[in-house]
Amino acid sequence: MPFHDLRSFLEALEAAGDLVRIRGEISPRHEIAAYIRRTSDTDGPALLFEKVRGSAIRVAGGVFANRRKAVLSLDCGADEAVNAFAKAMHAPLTTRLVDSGPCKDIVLTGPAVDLTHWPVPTYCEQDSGPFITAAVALSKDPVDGSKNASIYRFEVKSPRRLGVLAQPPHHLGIHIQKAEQRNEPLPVALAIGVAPAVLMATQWEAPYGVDELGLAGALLGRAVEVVRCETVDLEVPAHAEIIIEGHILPGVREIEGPFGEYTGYYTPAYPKPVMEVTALTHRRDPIFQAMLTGEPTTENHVLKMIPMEASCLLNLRRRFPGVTAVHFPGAGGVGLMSVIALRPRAKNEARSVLTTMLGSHGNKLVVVVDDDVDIFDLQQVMWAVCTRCQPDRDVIILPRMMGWQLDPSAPELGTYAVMGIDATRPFGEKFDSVARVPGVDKVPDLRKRGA
Ligand SMILES: Cc1cc2nc3c(=O)[nH]c(=O)nc-3n(C[C@H](O)[C@H](O)[C@H](O)COP(=O)(O)O)c2cc1C
Ligand SMILES: [Mn+2]
Repeated sequence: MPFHDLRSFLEALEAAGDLVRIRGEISPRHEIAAYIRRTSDTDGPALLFEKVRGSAIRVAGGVFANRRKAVLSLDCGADEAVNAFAKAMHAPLTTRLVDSGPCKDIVLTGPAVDLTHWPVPTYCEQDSGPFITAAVALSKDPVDGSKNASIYRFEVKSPRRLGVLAQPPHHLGIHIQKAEQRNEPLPVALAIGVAPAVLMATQWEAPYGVDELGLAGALLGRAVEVVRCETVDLEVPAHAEIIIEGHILPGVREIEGPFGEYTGYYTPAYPKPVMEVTALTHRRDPIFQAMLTGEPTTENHVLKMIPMEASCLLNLRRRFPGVTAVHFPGAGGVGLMSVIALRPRAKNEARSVLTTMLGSHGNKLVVVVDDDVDIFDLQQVMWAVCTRCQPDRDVIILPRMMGWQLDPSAPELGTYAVMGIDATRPFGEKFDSVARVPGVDKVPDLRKRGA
């Protein structure tokens, strides 16, 4: 069974030798981030910081530092994770409202809330301050009441004031825009320290109006239990470690940023919406979750991989049943690049897959390979590019496409050229065989002593 809260997942990681407790005093300013950076770069363990300077609250970090942990959190094999996700997308389970839950152990309202006493990390060198990066923001469409759940960064500006980056077409951005058109504050609740399936479900590219918590329920095999908030008309996951309630104020903008983003570069400071906090509720002895963003690959990237691959696989398979797997590698920030494995059934099918992809997910680079190539190994992917592709014949470049906002090389915000590489063998033509050594799978693991 996948884990229904953060704590049970941390326990499982510890039991698997994949969590280390940091007992010495650690500063939330850059030091927590440095530890997470190190563990992300070395395929290391998740971290539990037990003594953070200036706060009595523990911090978990690097919980998704690599894909292995994301797969473990879904309690399935590495090969099954994308399919488990794809299956869940077809069978969402509506949330179940319960009277109370652990996130209500302690209830603080109004001036009793002071976020500057919480161990919120400052991550990269030029970041403008501490950022809450692992919060699931819950909100409703102010007109039709449909729900949304997704991760957005929130900068802590003062005890009860947060800055937020959320623009349309992202759904929280649409909610903010609609509330502003009515000159109303938008109620928002942030859930920090939630079940891994909830975090991952938020990264599904769900259509507007679909509650991502329903997908989380399908992944968990049971509906996510939610409780009513204290000061806003919203429901939040009952097993969250921490809930922050408040409103995004209509028409108010204050400088937020810079912040080191998932492309590996800073996004500049400019005026953004502001959330005024009205309440904070939490578990007894809560665990704050930190999440590093920045140069790939970080937990920000890892969290997005499986849901984005599942979304894309479902889309492609409708037209191209020969697509066997999709990967969004960290190298592309999990958005700017994809690799597709295809068992082609017709001449030029790979080119059709390429153009479909280039127009639909904001990818700047798409590579299609035959299904004998391991698309999770970029060395193999580049081997296929170097040996199966002729650039004058197999590369497609499309100028001026609609893309993601954050590509630092884009000539114009949200617009860039895109490139597709067909690295499949020419369909139906004779091609040299791959030179393989027989019996390699029968040799024991030579890294283990005494093998
Ligand atoms: C750790 C993390 C932080 C993120 N921060 C932001 C952010 O600050 N602003 C934003 O627009 N998207 C952010 N995203 C991406 C959104 O969560 C993602 O695009 C999501 O699918 C948007 O969902 P929605 O349109 O349903 O709200 C973040 C993703 C992750 C994994
Ligand atoms: Mn949504």
